[in-house]
Amino acid sequence: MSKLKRVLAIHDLSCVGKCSLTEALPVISSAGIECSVLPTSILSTHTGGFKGYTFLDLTKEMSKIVEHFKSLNLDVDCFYTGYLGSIDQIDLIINIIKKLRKDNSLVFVDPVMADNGKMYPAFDINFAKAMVNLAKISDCLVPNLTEACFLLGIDYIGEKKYSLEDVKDIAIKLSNLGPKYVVISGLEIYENRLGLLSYDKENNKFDYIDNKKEEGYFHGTGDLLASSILSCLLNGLTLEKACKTSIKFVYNSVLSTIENKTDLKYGVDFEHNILNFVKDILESKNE
Ligand code: PXL
Repeated sequence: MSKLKRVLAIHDLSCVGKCSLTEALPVISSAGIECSVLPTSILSTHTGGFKGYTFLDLTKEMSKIVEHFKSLNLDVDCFYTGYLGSIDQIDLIINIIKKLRKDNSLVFVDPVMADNGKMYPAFDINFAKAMVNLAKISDCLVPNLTEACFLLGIDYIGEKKYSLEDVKDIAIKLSNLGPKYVVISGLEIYENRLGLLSYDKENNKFDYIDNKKEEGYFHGTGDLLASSILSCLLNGLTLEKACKTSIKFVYNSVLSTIENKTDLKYGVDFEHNILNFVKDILESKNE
């Protein structure tokens, strides 16, 4: 058995409506990796589709939690950031990572803030600017197309037709900020297809993968994809294989959700597919 790796997942805890920590925890643990958490806020539900949700900001508590972590000399193999509540929190997390990171720890950033050309409620252009500073210290950056455009400060290209070359150009510009791996999801380049592009800067390698686009807005799929890619990478899969394995898991979870007629705002039925996801990782490891 190899030494257990530890991820520190820095996301909100949305009590109902699967996303962020309620996906990161089960997915990462099932993939054989310890998932420690640093909750950024507690919400009764996520903010996309529910009305009247509660929000408790944990920024002050986070500083105290991290002081204790420091006294433990905690070994963190991967810092994984997702939905963050404020600009102050982004600044705090950059400091936390700088203080706790070791030479070989991976910084995996999902710059959760927008989708379909629009910012999520409570975020604005200044938040995107602050997120660029976090992207700069990342090793792996996994925005959707909207977030990618906000990070670069360009108009959202998804309003009109765009090509794979356009997205490759965006991936290169994002990698120039710092990360060696960039994965851009939510691509609608080909008719009725939804895909992602991965870019491995060191090997100058692009890979595009897609599936049939299913009708509907599937909440939490971005977070599920990010947690899955991270789990695959920490299991030693290449970026291309990590993306292939993860997109299969997310797509199958979407199909289960449709089949079960689950209310989409509660998140996708990934639990029905998690065992196959783990089997796929194990098979890839043994190849
Ligand atoms: O899935 C991204 C996400 C995470 N956390 C919260 C959200 C959202 C998207 O709406 O509201 C609280």
